[in-house]
Amino acid sequence: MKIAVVGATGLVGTVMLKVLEERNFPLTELIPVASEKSVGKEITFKGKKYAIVSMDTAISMRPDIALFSAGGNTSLEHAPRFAEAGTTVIDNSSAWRMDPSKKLVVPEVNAHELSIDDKIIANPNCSTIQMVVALKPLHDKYKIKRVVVSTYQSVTGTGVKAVEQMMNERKGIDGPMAYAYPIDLNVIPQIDVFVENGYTKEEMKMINETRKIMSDDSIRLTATTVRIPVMGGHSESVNIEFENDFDLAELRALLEKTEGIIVVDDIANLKYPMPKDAHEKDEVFVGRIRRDESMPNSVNMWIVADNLRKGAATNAVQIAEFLVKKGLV
Ligand code: 11C
Repeated sequence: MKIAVVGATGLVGTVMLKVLEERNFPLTELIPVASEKSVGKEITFKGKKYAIVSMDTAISMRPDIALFSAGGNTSLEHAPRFAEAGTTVIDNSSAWRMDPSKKLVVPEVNAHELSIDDKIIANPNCSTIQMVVALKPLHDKYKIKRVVVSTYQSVTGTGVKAVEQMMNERKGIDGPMAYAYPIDLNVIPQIDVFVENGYTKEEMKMINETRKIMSDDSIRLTATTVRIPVMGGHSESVNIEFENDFDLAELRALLEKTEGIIVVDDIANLKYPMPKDAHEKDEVFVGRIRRDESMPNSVNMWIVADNLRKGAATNAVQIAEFLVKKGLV
């Protein structure tokens, strides 16, 4: 397997390389790709140095798979060029997610939809991924009617500039602002830009992407997405109403046995998921599982995952692993 990582020097690209290395992905050749100003610089992978190449060089090398994390415009322009050269692109940007001709994939939920003809595969938004991993087994068993989610999202979701803003503020240093307001010692109830209905793009991504991944437009969903001064992972307070009633112990057991989920829910010993514990982990952590006593057939839970791992790099690498395992590349 020849694997290109497009955006290899970025926050997600760096984690993609780490995840490929850790999971011992069966690659024979690594092709790191970045912007023209980084071409020729070296990255280290499994103790070996690799020179960063340009987009055109990478396409001419005909990789089997290209993992893209270089922004929507780069994906729109270059992903089709790789696809035409026979490469399967797994794209972490929002560019192709809602395109009806492209699959939007979280392996635990809908990898079975993939075929050899899918040459551009979309990786969902981080806050969507961690939520659908938990929603899927519950939807299959109890049928979800409605979801109300509020998020508490890490500054790493914005990128390096936001991490620097928070750290500068913490040290009392002036510097470039990633947000319209200070983030340290603050909470910003806005992620991405506002759209016509008063929601933000991040909120609409959670709504639309969830329905597409779960292949069910009947699920009603509303979201409030919030940036908090935290690194390590996104957290979500999720309220779910089902068509059918459930036994709480059975629901918890169902989550416990779901691939990719670790239930951390032992309130007697103050155990629940937190971003500092999810950091650098590939799983989705679920806790605070309790009945919503104000509403029939409803449950509350708290879902945490490392947004750069399961929310981005790990999910993309898991899609690549699935393609290899099933002979789809
Ligand atoms: C955030 N969820 O935390 C965003 C970052 O569509 O892939 C990822 C944006 C995306 O700010």
